[in-house]
Amino acid sequence: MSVNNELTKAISAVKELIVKKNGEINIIVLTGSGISKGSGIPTFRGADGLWKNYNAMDLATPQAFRKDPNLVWEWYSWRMGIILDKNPNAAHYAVSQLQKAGLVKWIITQNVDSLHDRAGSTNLLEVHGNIFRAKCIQCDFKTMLTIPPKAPPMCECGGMLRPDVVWFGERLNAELLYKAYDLLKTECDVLLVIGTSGIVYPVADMPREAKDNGAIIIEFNLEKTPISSLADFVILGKSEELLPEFVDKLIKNDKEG
Ligand code: BV8
Ligand code: ZN
Repeated sequence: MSVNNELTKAISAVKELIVKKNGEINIIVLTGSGISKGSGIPTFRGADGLWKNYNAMDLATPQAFRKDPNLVWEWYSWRMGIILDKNPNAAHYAVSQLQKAGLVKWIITQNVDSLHDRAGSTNLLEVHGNIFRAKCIQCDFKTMLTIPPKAPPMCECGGMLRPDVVWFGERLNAELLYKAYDLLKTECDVLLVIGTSGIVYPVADMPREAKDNGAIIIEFNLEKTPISSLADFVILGKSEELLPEFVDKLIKNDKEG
């Protein structure tokens, strides 16, 4: 299957749907760390994965934080530093362009790096939280951090702050999760799944939810994943290269009707 062929077929399928629905279609975007690879941010499980120097299951857990908050904060500060001098890439901007064209309303992201927000996207469901937000472990205080902390930041109540991200073994925010599933069930004609390995639950279940409700599933990834078997189109390659091409052709076609 040539990349261009899959890309062309996917665009025709979406274009047909746009005509069938008199221009009113809802595309939902679901992203993972692969969309930020083009910005120079390592992915979680790739060869240069963020986990390479640390075992994620050792650090991105409440147990690790209880055991050694300094080490966990050191890892998050290191990651915040990596992200701070990076920028959104062409894939983030392509998603934002789809939103501006009225074809995408909502974006569900597992990423905690704020790059969708910085690319101008709105209606962003950050289901795994945000690395630049910290919350108190004792009270409901939350704050945005602008610089990577050198030591665990403290709350005025005397409690320690922790990164406001979802760790392994922690529930995702119920409100965000409910909203995401509701969208996938009721407002999803097309689901673009971009740069995720489809390993981490419950997000890994989301493409199935959309599929069961009749959505066309289009996957953008370097390689096949567990999601590929239920995708209608699997577009293999770098999302920072292929997504702009997909969006340009779709929006151009959409204008031409
Ligand atoms: C929950 C935030 C239940 C923090 C993250 C066994 C042991 C322990 C737990 C489990 C277990 N089995 C199942 C579980 C549950 C667990 C889970 O699914 N584990 C997996 C590993 C099996 N899930 C959880 O624990 C979740 N909570 O289940 O709670 C519960 C129920 C009741 C009561 C209490 C609890 C919480 C999961 C959230 C964890 N937090 N992040 C932080 O960032 O530090 S997960 C982390 O992984 C990131 O959010 C990341 O986004 C996410 C998913 O990874 P991907 O984004 O997909 O990234 P990855 O590197 O894997 O893949 C990148 C992809 O991009 C690849 O496919 C690659 O090919 C592609 N790519 C690379 N470059 C490009 C590209 N594609 C396109 N273009 C490119 N240029
Ligand atoms: Zn507090």
